[in-house]
Amino acid sequence: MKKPFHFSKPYKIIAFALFVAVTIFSCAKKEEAHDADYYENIKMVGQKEAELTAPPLVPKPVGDRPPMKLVVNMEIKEQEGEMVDGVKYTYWTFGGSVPGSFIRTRAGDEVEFHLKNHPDNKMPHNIDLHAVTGPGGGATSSLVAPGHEKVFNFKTLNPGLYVYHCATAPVGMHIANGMYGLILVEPEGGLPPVDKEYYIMQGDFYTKGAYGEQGSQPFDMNKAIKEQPDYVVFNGKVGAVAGDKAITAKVGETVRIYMGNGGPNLVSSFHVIGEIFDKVHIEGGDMINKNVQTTLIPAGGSAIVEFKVDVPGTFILVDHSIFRAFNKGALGMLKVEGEENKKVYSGTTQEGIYLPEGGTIQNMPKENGVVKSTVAKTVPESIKSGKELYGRTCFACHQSEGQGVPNAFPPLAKSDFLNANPDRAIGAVLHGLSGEVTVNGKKFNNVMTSQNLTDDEVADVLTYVYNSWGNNKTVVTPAMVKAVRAKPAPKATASH
Ligand code: HEC
Ligand SMILES: [Cu+2]
Repeated sequence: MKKPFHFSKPYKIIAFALFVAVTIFSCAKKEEAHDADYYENIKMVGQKEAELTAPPLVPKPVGDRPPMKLVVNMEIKEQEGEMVDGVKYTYWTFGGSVPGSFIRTRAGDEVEFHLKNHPDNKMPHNIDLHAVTGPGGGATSSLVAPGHEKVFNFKTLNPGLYVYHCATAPVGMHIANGMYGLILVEPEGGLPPVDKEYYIMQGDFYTKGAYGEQGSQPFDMNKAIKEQPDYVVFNGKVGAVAGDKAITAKVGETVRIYMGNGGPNLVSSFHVIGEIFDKVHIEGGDMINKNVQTTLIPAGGSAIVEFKVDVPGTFILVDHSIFRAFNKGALGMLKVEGEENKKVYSGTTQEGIYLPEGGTIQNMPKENGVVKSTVAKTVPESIKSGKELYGRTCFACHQSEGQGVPNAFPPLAKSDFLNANPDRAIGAVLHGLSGEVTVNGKKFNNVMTSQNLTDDEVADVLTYVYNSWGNNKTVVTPAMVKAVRAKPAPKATASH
């Protein structure tokens, strides 16, 4: 009788061959497991010039190309730019943008780095790339005077998203002026494909004048040492990733943001309002965390965040140290277009007024009687400072073009309520406004808090409003404001 499980010789050979095949296959799948030694000794094929991009764009993915020699031509430019409307700042840049040009490599590439210091520049510079294994991250080999070029080579051994920055003394000052950027080292086979990829970097800036103070603003070393920035921004200036410069996506797409923090001082609590990161490559490394609300990005560090956008709308990117977002500029926008999805987000399903403290008006705390000195301004000057003030105070409720928010904040654009009576508008800004008002045929019954502004500021902001968006071009003077202030504040009209 035959034994049921006796293998004859041909079976043994087949079984052995199968075992070998499975072993080879499972090894081939373990791509992530490659270590620095593997990439150090990997064979390179060919050479090409690296594609460099200015933010928020990134170069094409590496895909499954073999490692190669990659020539990076990076030009340093010292150039004037605008921090926010009317505020000029001299930035020092890698490649003409803040952050500097994005460099995209794969592990095992040999990078031949050409650092060129434009002859019009005034300062020597160098570069420290966190992706480099070697003294100074390249800084010791790359110090370059204006009108000169330095070349050095390095091998990318560790996949990840790395910061690069200038490391010339005073290092803090070079970084504070915008000398930082990101270099991505993709693993073998590349990162998984996504629909949209963007490049954003946070940075803190220190100017002689306070936020919004007009004119050319020099760097302030004392504020930098005290770590008290006037500006905290994404991509080098206020609004660089907002309004018509917002990043975009369509419903259903997956978005990947290569997010860096140049510092020089602050760490970033990066958050996208109304989104949850499906995946975060923590600190730009291999470890992936899932379902994250806010990710911490150290100064001189990075993160790769990924999320699928499920519903349309404007999603606000912030440093969740929130005064930085709303008062210092750390605010960006992702605009998503496409079909609503009521299953994921319903929108408002009911609307009512809730006034727990009654209809009375709440005042912001007053600064103890500090009144700024008055210098007579021309109308254009008044409009200019009014615009800036509007962007800091009224904007949050009445919106950027004075369009308001239906059922909540009345429009200031073409507002019949506003245009009918300047004293009443002055009163609203001075004392606040509550109770039912009708603006352009629509009823509003909400509370505007007293804005606690000086006579000058009220005059400027209302002159700006009256001279924008189709309003009747009334000029409000500090004297008019003073006269309204002298009268007793009207009682809140709400009858509670
Ligand atoms: C916190 C939100 C908020 C802020 C900030 C705010 N407002 Fe208002 N504003 C309102 C609300 C709400 C009303 C309507 C009040 C009501 O229903 O009685 C209003 C009404 C007004 C009106 C009269 C109605 C109209 O549309 O013409 C004017 C004028 C006005 N605001 C100007 C300003 C100006 C100028 C600023 C900035 C200095 C400002 N507001 C800041 C919420 C705000
Ligand atoms: Cu420098």
